Amino acid sequence: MAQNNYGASDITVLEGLEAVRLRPGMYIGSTGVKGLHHILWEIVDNAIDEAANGFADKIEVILHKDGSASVEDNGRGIPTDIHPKMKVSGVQVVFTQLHAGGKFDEHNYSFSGGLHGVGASVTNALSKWLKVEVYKNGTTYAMEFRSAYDVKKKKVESGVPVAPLADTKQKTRKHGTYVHFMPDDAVFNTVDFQLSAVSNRLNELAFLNKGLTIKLTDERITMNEFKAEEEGEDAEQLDLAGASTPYSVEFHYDGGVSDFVKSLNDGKTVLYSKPLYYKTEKDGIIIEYAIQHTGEYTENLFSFVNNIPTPEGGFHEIGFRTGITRMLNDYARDVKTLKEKDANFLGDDFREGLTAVLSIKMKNVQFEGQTKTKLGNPEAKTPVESAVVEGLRSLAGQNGYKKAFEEILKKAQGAARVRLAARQAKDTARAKNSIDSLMLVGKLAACSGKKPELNELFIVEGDSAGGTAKQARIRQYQSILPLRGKPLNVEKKRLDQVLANEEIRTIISALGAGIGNDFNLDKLNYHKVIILSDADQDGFHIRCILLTFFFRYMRELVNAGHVYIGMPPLYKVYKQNSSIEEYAYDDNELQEKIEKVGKGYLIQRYKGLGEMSAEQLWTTTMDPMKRNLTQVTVEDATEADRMITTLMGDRVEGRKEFLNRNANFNKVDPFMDRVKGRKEGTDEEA
Ligand code: 1YM
Repeated sequence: MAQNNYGASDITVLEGLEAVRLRPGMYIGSTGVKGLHHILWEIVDNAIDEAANGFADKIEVILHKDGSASVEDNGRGIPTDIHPKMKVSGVQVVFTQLHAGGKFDEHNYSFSGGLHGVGASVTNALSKWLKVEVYKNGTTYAMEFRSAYDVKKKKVESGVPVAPLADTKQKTRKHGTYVHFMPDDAVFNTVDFQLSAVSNRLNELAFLNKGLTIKLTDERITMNEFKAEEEGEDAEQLDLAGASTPYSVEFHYDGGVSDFVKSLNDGKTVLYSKPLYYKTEKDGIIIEYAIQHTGEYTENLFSFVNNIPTPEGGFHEIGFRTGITRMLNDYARDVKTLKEKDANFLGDDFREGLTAVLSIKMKNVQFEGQTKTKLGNPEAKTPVESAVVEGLRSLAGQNGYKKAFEEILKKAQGAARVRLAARQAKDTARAKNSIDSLMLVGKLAACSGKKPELNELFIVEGDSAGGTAKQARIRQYQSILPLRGKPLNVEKKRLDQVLANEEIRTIISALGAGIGNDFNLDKLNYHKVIILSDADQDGFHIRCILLTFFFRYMRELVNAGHVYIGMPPLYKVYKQNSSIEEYAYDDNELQEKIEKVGKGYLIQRYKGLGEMSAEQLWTTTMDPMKRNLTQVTVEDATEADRMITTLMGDRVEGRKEFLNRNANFNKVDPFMDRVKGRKEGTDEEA
């Protein structure tokens, strides 16, 4: 591994920790579980950077029984010598000064950006204690920080060094850094690390950093407990060894993003077995991508910049798509799939059924967009585009990939044929279009207000509930769209089939922002799109179908946080001949409400929205002051994609297995587990 002389003098110093304690949200986004994970990612990021720079190839993360977490890498170790200006060790600077960047900023790549990269000192500031060990020069250095009550200042000071960095004289042949910290429960609403979220992200980081080994251990649960929970096996039946071993996994991918694409396509029919993979460096940007087509019809591109997901796209994605279109059109001419007189394929034709991962690493990233996950650096476009053209050309020349390119062209021909046929059908349809849109408007009870920011669209299951909602609504800003039957399950459907479905067309025209690649958030008529379905299996299914549609064809709508689930109550608890009535939204709440109403209570169980009066529907479900909305956000797009493929696709085995594990619909909502909800008005994950 590479050698490098580095000292504490290279560390640039910015600010102290007080600001972080005062306003944690500014530095880590929130003090919910997301913020909690953030302080873990700060430490992991430093270890990843060390690996990305070629100094480490192993990272170990442990979630300890006491609620603390630790991260260890086998890199150079954080600098231990004394910083000439600060007069303290490099380790102390890194953990007490905001954004101690060091050589990170100029000489090396700093593969950090977005909210990440504020530095390990933020983790220290928000921890009860933090311990560091550095293995270097054959010995072990150690240092500890604590939060403590400062008598003079009359407040809690956090991240205070217990003593300067010390050489413990403990001999070691190891090299690297170990950081162990206890999140402060006075700061966070929850201090429970979520195994699934931590595991998914570490797995993703292993895909994105080829050859790196990341080991995760969760000492809070045993191997058997994990198997029982995750795989539906009976804990009693499992072998005894797993009963005492803590849960542990190792992520390591020699194929990098190629393995990533393979795993994304797990359960889908692929058109060729080996993904098209290429990695290169251009103009100081490291570019890596993998491509594999499936029998499906939508495009699934997952892009990353410096290991951070960029679901809003940006210049790297533009370069990527342009490159694919250019290379494949040229290739189609070379092999005479396109004759001289033929028009070029459109980019869409090549992207039908495409699963791809694009990962670039560059300096000075600029993130833009609604959620700051769009790459705003224009200089990224051309290098990515030429990397795609160059890489695909080189692969097309190799024997092992001939079939892949044949299949891609075949798929594009099919897509183009459908596109042309659909265009013709649309042209004929356009004549009677005016009647069509009148019919659509007929179903929709539109609001009178003209401000999309204030307007809400309720998509309501069933005509009868739709009627009640129309009576209950505030006409000025609430629109009601009743759905007659079940809308089409769009998973595995072509765009033209999707558009042929009346329920779907009605939704598209009500939203007014178009669909698919033409979707334009600026034209959206409603900033809250609220799905209101019954709290039973049918209602659950309708909700899944609608979310699948939004995820596949209007992903920006979901990403921008415009989609909500309306939660009707399950029970009314009341007393005969009395005005006392309370609503309960789940079984726990029912118990609470029974106690509140007291002796002589009666319970009504709501089986559907249709059973409620307009007044009840208003108070429980539609009144912004009282209702219980859950905002749909996609925490992890790759995981959501996997989940939708399993639940909504045409492979029965995967779904059966999943449903067997999570069969109790009242308890678990498998969709919402991955497409995480947030309660209206808070930033907490539900
Ligand atoms: C478990 C967490 O922090 N590893 C780590 C951090 C650093 C280095 C090596 C490092 C970086 C450089 C030079 C450099 C950091 N150093 C700094 C600072 N693992 C973990 N491993 N020497 C060592 O960037 O040039 C910040 S992080 F600021 F001191 F350079």
